[in-house]
Amino acid sequence: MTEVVHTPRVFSGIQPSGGLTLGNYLGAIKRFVDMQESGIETLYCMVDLHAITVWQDPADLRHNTRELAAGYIAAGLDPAKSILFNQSQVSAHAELGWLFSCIARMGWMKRMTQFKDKAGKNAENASLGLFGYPALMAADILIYHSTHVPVGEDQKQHLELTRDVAAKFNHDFGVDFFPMTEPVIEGAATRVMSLRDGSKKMSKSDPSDASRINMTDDADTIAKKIRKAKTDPDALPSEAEGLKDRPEARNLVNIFAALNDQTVDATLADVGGKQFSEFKPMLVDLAVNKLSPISTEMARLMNDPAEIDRILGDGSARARKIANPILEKTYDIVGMIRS
Ligand code: AQP
Repeated sequence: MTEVVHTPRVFSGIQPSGGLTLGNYLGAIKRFVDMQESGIETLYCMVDLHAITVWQDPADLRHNTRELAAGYIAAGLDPAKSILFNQSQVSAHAELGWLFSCIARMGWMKRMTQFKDKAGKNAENASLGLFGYPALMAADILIYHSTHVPVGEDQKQHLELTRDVAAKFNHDFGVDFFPMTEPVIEGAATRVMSLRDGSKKMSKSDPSDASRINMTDDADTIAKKIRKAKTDPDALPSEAEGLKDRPEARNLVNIFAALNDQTVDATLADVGGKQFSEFKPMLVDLAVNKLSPISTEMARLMNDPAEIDRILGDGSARARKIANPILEKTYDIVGMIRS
């Protein structure tokens, strides 16, 4: 069988399950913008079907979807350059998600650490959708034959499962149809940790607001949260090796480096030897400088929800043009009559 060469195409998404965090920004959106600027075709989604795998109040979901779209645009995604849309407006995602639920195996899903983390001790009471989440995620990616997916470190396992789904589909039906998608996990902050606990991921659904920086936080709130961030009593080291057993210190240095578009080594060459009493105000200034223009622009865009809805409608129509022929071909491969 000759191997099909797929044209480079980037897809990624974020759940509108709450306000955007600095983790979403550094781990995902900042990379989305880089890839948009590289000239590759880019599609970025608000994965609302994923968000409802845990309870979402309908009014909050609507607000969070628009706010996420505003965050994408305020951070530098341009609806004229990237296709921006919400998942539920492109029904091919859900349809391919079902086909992939019949390809993926229960054992694969049971190994997913994110399900274990999110379902916690009460797994019996988790929704079936939360368990099958990675099959829909594989569909999100493969419905566009995407070749590259920028994500944070926590999504690596789901990306591996996406490749497993593509490989099993291709093998079962004797085709070379779905590509082996590459995860793009880059930058100094691929896993931003909670400001209160260096062993926990910064997350929009963490009950403690002090654990995260929200993209809508004002300068005073950002300053207060960074000042209160957990640290240790030692000065900063001059080399990354010195951060090995210091999760909270490492987290703040990673955030600084990522916001400043430099490596951790370059950051430590500047700030090594400083106490946190000196480093934290530097981080506050940098974070406020980088994030304030984004939050101001988000607020401005949120004043015109009809324009956001228009952008999502337009993006969805463009996304459907790519997705629908791939879905039709998939149905044909599987043996469905489409008359
Ligand atoms: N702390 C993080 N550091 C780096 N990247 C992160 N991402 C999320 N948190 C961090 C990346 O953001 C993208 C979108 O994530 P998501 O919203 O789809 O789901 P999530 O990973 O479950 O994010 P949250 O904030 O923890 O949401 P909730 O609380 O609703 O579960 C992904 O690329 C992810 O890697």
